[in-house]
Order: sequence, then C-alpha cells, then structure tokens
Amino acid sequence: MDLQHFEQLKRDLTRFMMMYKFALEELNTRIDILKQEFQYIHEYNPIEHITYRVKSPESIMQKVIRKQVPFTLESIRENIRDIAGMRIICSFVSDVYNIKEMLEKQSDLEIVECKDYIQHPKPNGYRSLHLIVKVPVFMSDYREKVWAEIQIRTITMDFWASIEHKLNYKYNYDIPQPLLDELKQAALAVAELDAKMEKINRDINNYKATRLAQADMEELHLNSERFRLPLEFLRRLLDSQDN
Ligand code: 0O2
Repeated sequence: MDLQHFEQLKRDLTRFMMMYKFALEELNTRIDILKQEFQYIHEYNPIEHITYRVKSPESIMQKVIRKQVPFTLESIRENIRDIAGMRIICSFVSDVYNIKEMLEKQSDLEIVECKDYIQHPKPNGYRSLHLIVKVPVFMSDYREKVWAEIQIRTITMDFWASIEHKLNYKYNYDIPQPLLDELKQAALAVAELDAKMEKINRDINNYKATRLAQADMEELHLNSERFRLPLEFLRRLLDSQDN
C-alpha cells in the first residue's frame, strides 16, 4: 500500500471512531439531563455513576473475526453494535427499569433491542440490562444514526461482572469448574442482596410518602401564602370536634 492510500485509510478510520465518540457524548448529555431532572422532581438520583468507552481497534477486530462478518468499515459499522458502549450503574433494580423507561420516552433515540439479563440471567450468572440503540449525531452538513450499547445494572451486578471479567482474563477464558460454580453461587447471592435492598428502598419510599403527606398537613395554603399549622393546633381542633 502506498503512503497516500495509507493516510487516506487513517483519516477514514479516525472519522469512523470519532462518530462513536460523538454518539457517547450525545448520550452522556442526555443521561445527565435525565439525572438532574429526576433529582429536581423526586429529590433522588437513580444513577450512581456512568462510564463509557469506544471499543479498541484490537477488540473490534476480535469481534469481527468471532462473528465472521466482512472486514470493511461499512460491514463493521452495521454488524458490530457495541463499538460505542455506555454503562449506567444504579443502586436499585427498580432504578434500572426507571432509566430504561426514561430512555424509551426519548423519541429520537431508537431502542432497537433490549436484552434483559436481569429477568433472564446468562447461564454463568451474569445479570444486566442491555439496550442496543441508535443515537442521532448531528454533524455540520449531515446527521448520522450511530449504534451504541447501553448496559444498565446495579452496583452489585457490576461488582460481580468485573470480578468475572478479571477471572476470565486471568484464566484466559478457561476458568476452572470449581471457580465457575462459586461464581454462580456468588451471582445468586448478589441477586438475593439486590432483592433485599429493593425491599428497603420500597420501605424508604413509603416512609418518604407518609412524611410528605404529613408535611402537607402541617401547612395551610391561602393563594400564594403558606401558614404553618402546628400539629397541636390540629389535635385540639380534632379533640373539640370529638366532644
Ligand atoms: P467488552 O470488553 O465489555 O466490550 P452480540 O453483540 O449480540 O452478537 P454479545 O456481544 O455477546 O453478542 O452481546 P451481549 O451478550 O449483549 O454482551 C455484550 C457485552 O456485555 C460484553 O461485551 C460484556 O461487556 C458484557 N457481558 C456479556 N456477557 C457477560 C458475562 O458473562 N460476563 C461479563 N463480565 N460481561 C458480560 P464484550 O464485547 O464481550 O466485551
């Protein structure tokens, strides 16, 4: 290959990778707005943290070979749908589905596929919710829809997945059976912990709802003016009605 061709190819590749970077930045802005809006309205933040990455060329190549798709940029663009990858980590399982619902409401974000490994864990115990989406990226003279994968999971699911990933790396994807069994047990324990935390979350929400109702009772609204109503005042009035 001559130098001119090589430089052209490098330019094409840079442009190719750049689109995924832009798609992730676009997604990140959207998620950040959702997060802030949720915080304002519900005084609660469902997102612990977010990470994102553009898949490395090495990793793209391995996946192209594994999936046996043609080695052209067009084919890679169409067939490898997780070159742009975002991971959203939440505290509770209900948050995972709340975030999914919020994303579904964004009309220009196309959710093409949802892989629910929470309802249907992988045989090794892996749990997470994966959304395969098409993100609109606006360039100066055109708009492109870019494939991206959004993984949404709880802190504990993420902890399990990172340990399993490290072990696979260490054992070169040939983890000994006893360790695989232990990992599966750990995945079940994680699912149990998530269910317990979810119950605590429900209790906290119920408590908050009662407190809100109570706070409302403690105030009298007259047009734009608010008057504090001491509980004692209410109690005395109620007592006098009873007599
Ligand atoms: P990396 O390094 O995270 O990018 P498909 O694309 O549908 O043909 P694929 O890619 O197997 O097939 O889809 P799937 O099942 O949705 O998995 C995509 C990603 O989910 C993986 O990306 C991992 O990040 C994660 N994942 C899936 N299964 C497991 C698992 O058993 N353990 C862990 N730790 N992570 C998992 P990559 O490309 O494999 O790697």
